[in-house]
Amino acid sequence: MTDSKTLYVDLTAATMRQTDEAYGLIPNAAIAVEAGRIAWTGPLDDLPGEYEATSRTPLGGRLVTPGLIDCHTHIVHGGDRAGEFEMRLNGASYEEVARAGGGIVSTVTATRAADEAALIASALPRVDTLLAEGICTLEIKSGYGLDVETELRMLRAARAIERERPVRVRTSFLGAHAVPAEYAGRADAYLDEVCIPALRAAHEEGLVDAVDGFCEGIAFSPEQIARVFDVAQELGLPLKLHAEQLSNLGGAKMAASYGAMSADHIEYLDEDGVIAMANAGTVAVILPGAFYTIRETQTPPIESLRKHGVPMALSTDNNPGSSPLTSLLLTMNMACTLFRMTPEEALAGATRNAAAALGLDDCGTIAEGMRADLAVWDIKAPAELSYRIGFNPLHSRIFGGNS
Ligand code: DI6
Ligand code: FE
Repeated sequence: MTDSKTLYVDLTAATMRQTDEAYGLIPNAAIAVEAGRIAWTGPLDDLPGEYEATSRTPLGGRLVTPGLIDCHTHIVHGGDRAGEFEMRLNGASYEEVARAGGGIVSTVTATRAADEAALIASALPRVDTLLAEGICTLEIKSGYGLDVETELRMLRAARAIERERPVRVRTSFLGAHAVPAEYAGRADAYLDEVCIPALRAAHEEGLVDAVDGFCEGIAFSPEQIARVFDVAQELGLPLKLHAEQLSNLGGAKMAASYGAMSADHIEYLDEDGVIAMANAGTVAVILPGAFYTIRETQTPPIESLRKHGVPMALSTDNNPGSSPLTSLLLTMNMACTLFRMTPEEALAGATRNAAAALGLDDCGTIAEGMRADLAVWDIKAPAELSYRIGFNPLHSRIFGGNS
């Protein structure tokens, strides 16, 4: 239903604005939506006279939050890795899995073999699972092509998701995700001959909203990532980085020195890196799905991030290897149980701070001027979103004012 002007009433709003109330909560709230934007919100008792005559949509006392934002996904990819998951649990060694064509290489092979329509078709059921949980904005990375043609195809498929479904997509170019087999031992040549030309071509085609990289011993060094970041800056593109997931290479600090929007994973981040992120306004993107799947034991430095005021976002990191997770609600539960984040931090991580991790200032809170991206829940208290495990209380999703 499209309505250019609507007044939502009979609801509690967890606005996620930073007010004196936890969750920016407003009981008995009203939200006026006009032309896809929030025109006014506040206690119904304070409704300005100009909205008195607006047609009302009562929401039965339900809880309304900002539409959720999944700010770090690899949801467009070919194939899956269920076979190797099973092999490993039946006792196969890492080498045996690799010899059977497993690991990230298998996803690269499957992604190269898939045309754009196949990439879109395989991603849509995963996307739909997220939309059913109230996601309104979705970040999608490239990084399983590792050749110019397939990196561009992944990004075109990511953009197409926005035309196939009512969701906003932000793309990140992740050419520096892994060194493909044909460049084994020649990471710098891969960057010069494939990654950087692919980035320039993708940007030329308008396919890139941000540039990401994987800074790790098994991927690229901070110096190599810096070469990609220099090109991104020349093109005027904002930055993000997979950093400190398996070891501390100082990637987050390097990303902060470039003014990156976010550093993601960061289990091995030290306080020096936290302070660098705080000073640069770099958001910490916490990814409990990958931590859980690889059975990591080093938890991200939540207490230090809190102490230094680094905003924390949460995301599924949906990918076929280290995080085959398509639930942001379960992600929130994991962040609370595994990392001792509070339910309020978890919801901020899936809304306000996720918007910041994507450089978006028009979503993530319920406030005047924001996009009317809202999630309506059959619950009383916002903590229920993090508390339940495998339960989806979404009643409805409002995207750009349309329900
Ligand atoms: N970090 C991860 O955990 C994934 N990528 C990344 O940069 C792993 C991707 C995969 O195994 O397919
Ligand atoms: Fe990732």
